[in-house]
Amino acid sequence: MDNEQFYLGFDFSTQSLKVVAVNDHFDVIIEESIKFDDIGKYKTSDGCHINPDGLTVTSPTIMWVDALDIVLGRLLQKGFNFQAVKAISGAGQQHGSVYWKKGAEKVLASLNPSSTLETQLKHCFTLEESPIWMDSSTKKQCKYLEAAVGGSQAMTDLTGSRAYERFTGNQILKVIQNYPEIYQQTERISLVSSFAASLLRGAYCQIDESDGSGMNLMNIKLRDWDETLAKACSPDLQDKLGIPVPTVTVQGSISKYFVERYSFSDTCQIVSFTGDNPSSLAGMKLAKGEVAVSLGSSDVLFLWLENPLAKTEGHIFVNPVDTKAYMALLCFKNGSLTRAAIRDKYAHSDWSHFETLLLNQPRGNNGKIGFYYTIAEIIPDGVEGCYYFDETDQQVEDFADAEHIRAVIESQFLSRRVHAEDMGFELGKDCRVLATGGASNNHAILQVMSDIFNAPVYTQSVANSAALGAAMLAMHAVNVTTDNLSYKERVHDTRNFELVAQPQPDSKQVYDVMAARYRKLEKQAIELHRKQSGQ
Ligand code: XUL
Repeated sequence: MDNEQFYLGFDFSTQSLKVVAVNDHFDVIIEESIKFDDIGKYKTSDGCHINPDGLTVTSPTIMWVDALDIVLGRLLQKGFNFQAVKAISGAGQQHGSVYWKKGAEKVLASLNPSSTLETQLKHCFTLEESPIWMDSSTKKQCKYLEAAVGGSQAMTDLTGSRAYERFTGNQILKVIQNYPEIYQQTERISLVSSFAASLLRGAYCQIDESDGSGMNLMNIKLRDWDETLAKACSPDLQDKLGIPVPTVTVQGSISKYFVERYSFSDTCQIVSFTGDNPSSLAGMKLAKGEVAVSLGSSDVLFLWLENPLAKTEGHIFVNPVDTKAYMALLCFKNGSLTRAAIRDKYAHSDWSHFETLLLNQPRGNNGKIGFYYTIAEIIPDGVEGCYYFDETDQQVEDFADAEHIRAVIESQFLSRRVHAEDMGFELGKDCRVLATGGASNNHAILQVMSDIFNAPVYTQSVANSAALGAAMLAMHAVNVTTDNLSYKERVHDTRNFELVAQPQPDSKQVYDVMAARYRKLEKQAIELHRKQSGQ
């Protein structure tokens, strides 16, 4: 078809680079990917290098550059119609940083299409190894930056998160303190997302506000760098960061290199790239009032928030599809692995026996509440161990097998609910839960989730939600100025949510009381852990 139009979405994740092309209806036309380890010469393991100290984790910046030519080369070989690409966006692993050497933008702007990106850009970075989100070597810098703004809660209120070691501001400060000459020779600092966009643009692209929220440097209400934090790193840091822009922003046309080497149209637009989590929110087509619960080895909640209440145990980012709203990311370490451990112990390692026990036990578990932190939890921070309470809130030694089974599921979803509410998420008539990930095909578990949130639960199959979300954001950004549709309006008809559970009529009665007790008992569990571990 001559008038076909495509939108490309990239996902520069930790382990691989993926790309998907969609048409105007968001149908996937083609997909391609490369695992970084397969490139070989960078000697990475799962896309990164873990320093012997176990704390410093990096990826070679040039590897990401190389991967871009490799995936585009593969699309070329498959005969993909690059001419038909109207716009491109992308997702990047969050928090990682790229350090461009003085003069690098000139090189970016004048690339020769008969040579590779890797050959031409390999001397363009002051730091050859980019710190990534798995790095936890910046404890000292976290303390310093929190002190600069008045402590942990003040940092959270300002930037949406307390100081986290992987967050980019702390990483940049480490470079400034440990390698001042490298910082001095750096003309621009990008996130992985804005770096990848810059390659395609042939000029530095601005950091978008959603991914910028993962830096401990941005005031998430003003959506701009916080003067005090930026200056606490270095007086000239803001000059090297550029200006944060809304995620739905066209950054400019594609660079000549890609027009000449791959036959992209010179009118193809580069839209801001963003973080993989914000991009996934767009890919899942999450809207106001909704929460996505990804049930994996850890459970991750994506909340749509209008009035966020920043808490030191979660992250609040500017919402990628609506700059007046926010999103929160809550990661619970005890997810599927914990459910499986309890199944092994009390349900003969058998999911169907687990389901029978769960269904046979009354909702509300006759008032029994258990806490199952088989590994150190993130929310609440650091708590570990198992703690059981009876219907009068007295600690007890043990439960019956079936009580354990219902208790582990109820307490996990009570925890997801109360922590979501603590961040400003409102349960109510518009509330919907979208379940994704491994356990989202276990109906008995989804029913408990529906009852506890007192909301309908849906599933949908979206593979590669980050890359897909990026392609959809690209499409949105180049059309919104003419048709004025909101993102929700644009994607609404393509939402293939499948209703899988509805709350029982008395759910609110049963679980509102239990949620209040859970809040109180969680504090006791934390206290018990503190005493046991001698903290
Ligand atoms: C989010 C985070 C990870 C990375 C993974 O805060 O650190 O989810 O974005 O790519």
